[in-house]
Amino acid sequence: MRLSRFFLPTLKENPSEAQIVSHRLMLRAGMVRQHTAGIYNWLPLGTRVLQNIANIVRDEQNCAGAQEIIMPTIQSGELWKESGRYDDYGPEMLRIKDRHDRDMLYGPTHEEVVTDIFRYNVKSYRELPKNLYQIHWKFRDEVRPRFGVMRGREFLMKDAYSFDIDYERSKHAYNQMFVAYLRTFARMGLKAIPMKADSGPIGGDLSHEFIVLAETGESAVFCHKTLLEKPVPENVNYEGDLQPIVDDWTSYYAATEEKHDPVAAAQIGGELVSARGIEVGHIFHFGKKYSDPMKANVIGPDGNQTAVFMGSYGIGVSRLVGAIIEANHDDAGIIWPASVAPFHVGIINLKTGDTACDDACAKLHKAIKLNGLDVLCDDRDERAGVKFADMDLIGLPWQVIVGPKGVAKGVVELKNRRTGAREELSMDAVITKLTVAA
Ligand code: 5CA
Repeated sequence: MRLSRFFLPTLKENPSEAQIVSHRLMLRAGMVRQHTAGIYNWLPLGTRVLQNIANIVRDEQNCAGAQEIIMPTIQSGELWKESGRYDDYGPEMLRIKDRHDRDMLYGPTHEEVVTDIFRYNVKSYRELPKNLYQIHWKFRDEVRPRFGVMRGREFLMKDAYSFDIDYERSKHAYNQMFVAYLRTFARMGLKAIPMKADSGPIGGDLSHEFIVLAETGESAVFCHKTLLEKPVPENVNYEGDLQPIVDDWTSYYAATEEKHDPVAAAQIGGELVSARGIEVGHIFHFGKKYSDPMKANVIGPDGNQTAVFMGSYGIGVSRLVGAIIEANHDDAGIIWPASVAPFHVGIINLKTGDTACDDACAKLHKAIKLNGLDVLCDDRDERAGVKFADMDLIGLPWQVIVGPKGVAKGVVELKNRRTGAREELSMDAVITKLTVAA
């Protein structure tokens, strides 16, 4: 992609409405623009990152055996009257009347809809287990939408819902999601700590939040430092027993401020880390809370109708964009982990219009792209300083700087955005190095 054609409205100044660094950088890097309070437009750079994150989430959900569906954003209020949540959910739910004066709503979550799909389409325990998920927009009329996409009113969520015949099997479904979450966040270069949580309006007896540590996080957290260094499970057999993995991760002290136990914490002493964190995922096991009132029954092995055991599993996909920036930036801008970067490589043409520089850039662009990497080439007619600043701001992992002096000698400069390390290399060496690094 050539930057002269790409829609990238960067800002030099810090927008006054942004209180935290990720919000500032997302606006400055031209990733998003606010439409109205808590509702955002995603511009091309932001959309690319959002989709990369969604694809990692999707891949790990599929690996864990969940199947993707798409449910409507606008739901019928009738279902929520059946589950009893229509009145309980309160002013966070955006209620709408259609032209026939029927109660509709913009879904803040989808337990009712998915339970409705299930009850009309699954009849026997033999069809279980099932885990259905979607990656879709939600609306919650938050009292104080703030921090950009971190606490929006409209936001992108991955929500999965599991259905099982008994408690033991539904616990297994819960464990599958628990392990998939550890892997999902690690693939984005994040350290996410699972913490026992309250289930709130979703309900249920068992619940964990996944918290990414970042100075600007909304929640105060305390956790055993082992959790920060623990490698996530590899080559997981999702059919096998996952309880040992879950037990291992939950055996270390980890709590949010509300749950913090100073006595237990004192015993851990120097091993305890106190930090701030961002909730990027939340999983719930709630058994028959929805299947009972909504009559989501199947025929059990004994021939009797029985309500299924359910859990639901959320990931804040759009919030993750902000969380990743909170955890990966410096004074100059964003530093994307390669797995979610909008482009892998940025080429800076220091002298657009100079035939030798233009040719070198075109050759590099083509060769790097052929090796399967996404490239953004700054071919704008701008000062070098502007190009350097914008490239640092948008945070692509690698920069290739092409100037007339270097090109005359047959070399270009390769810069690693994270470390700042620079080296002069031949064009061929740059292409090889980038391909190996990716
Ligand atoms: N039905 C369950 C699981 S599917 C549920 O709705 N869980 S939740 O309320 O905890 O939301 C799941 C995740 O969505 C949260 O962990 C958080 O990362 C994200 N999220 C929640 N509210 C917002 C918001 N206002 N803005 C951005 N992300 C949000």
